[in-house]
Amino acid sequence: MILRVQQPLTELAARLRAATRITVMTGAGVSAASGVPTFRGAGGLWRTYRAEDLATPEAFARDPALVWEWYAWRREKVASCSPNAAHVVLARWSASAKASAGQVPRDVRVVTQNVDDLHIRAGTRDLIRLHGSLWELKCFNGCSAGATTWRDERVPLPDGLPRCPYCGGYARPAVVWFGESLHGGDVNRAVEATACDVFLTVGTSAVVYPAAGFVHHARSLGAFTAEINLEPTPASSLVDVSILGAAEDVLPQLDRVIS
Ligand code: BV8
Repeated sequence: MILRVQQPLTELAARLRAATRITVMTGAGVSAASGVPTFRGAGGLWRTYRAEDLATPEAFARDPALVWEWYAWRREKVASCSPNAAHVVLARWSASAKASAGQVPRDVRVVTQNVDDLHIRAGTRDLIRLHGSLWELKCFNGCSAGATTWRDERVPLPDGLPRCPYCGGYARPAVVWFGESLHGGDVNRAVEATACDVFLTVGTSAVVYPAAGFVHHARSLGAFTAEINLEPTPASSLVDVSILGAAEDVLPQLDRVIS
């Protein structure tokens, strides 16, 4: 049900105000206002390639220089971006577990598909990161020491392809590529977070699994489900309310009402 009037916002605000457990799952749309290109929207992420063709182990094995060119370009892009109002609101919600005067204590967990780290830079507590980070690397060869990710925030990256400091093989971005399984601990934490009063999915095209499946699971557990997006998605017909709007506008509006 997509209502273009104020009613869905009012209903969602009322649900959030009464909730003790809230889970918010975010996608690239939450970072769009910061200047981070989304994957599939207009002006998409990469000129002539689809993300699905570059973000795979096969693509890296075939042409590590091309894949690193894409990630180096994204790192440079993201390095010049700052968290926007949507990140700031979610960071505040994630830290506000304690009850405000006259309010029920509210536990808010943020689950993100994004790899830009803007939620972390905004101060989000206990972020559940499903797809890793642009700012972390690991060994592509799979050497045991290099399986543990390390942080590398150098922009630009030095010449030559990044190397694993342990085995000298190629280093790769420590993100989850298509065809790769997500880290079990992250999935478990995200599944736990679907047991909530309100599940809010924000700025995601709802096409990448298993992330896109969490709103379905939350609904099956009885959560009130809502979506905030600029356009309808495959989740729009599933959720209780689908709000057509920009995350950086709607989240601060909700925050003003429920704080
Ligand atoms: C896995 C890290 C087990 C890399 C990413 C067939 C059917 C179903 C599933 C599959 C299938 N074939 C294969 C699969 C599984 C596959 C998958 O889901 N494929 C899809 C494409 C069909 N999934 C996987 O492979 C996952 N692993 O399943 O393991 C397995 C093992 C072997 C074989 C099979 C299965 C791993 C998926 C993780 C991939 N890695 N990122 C990197 O970033 O480089 S996914 C990538 O897409 C990003 O993380 C991104 O976050 C994510 C989802 O995209 P969105 O965030 O939604 O971004 P998008 O641009 O699409 O949409 C933005 C939205 O925001 C739009 O709707 C727009 O309208 C909106 N918006 C824009 N501005 C705003 C806004 N909204 C509000 N306000 C705004 N201002």
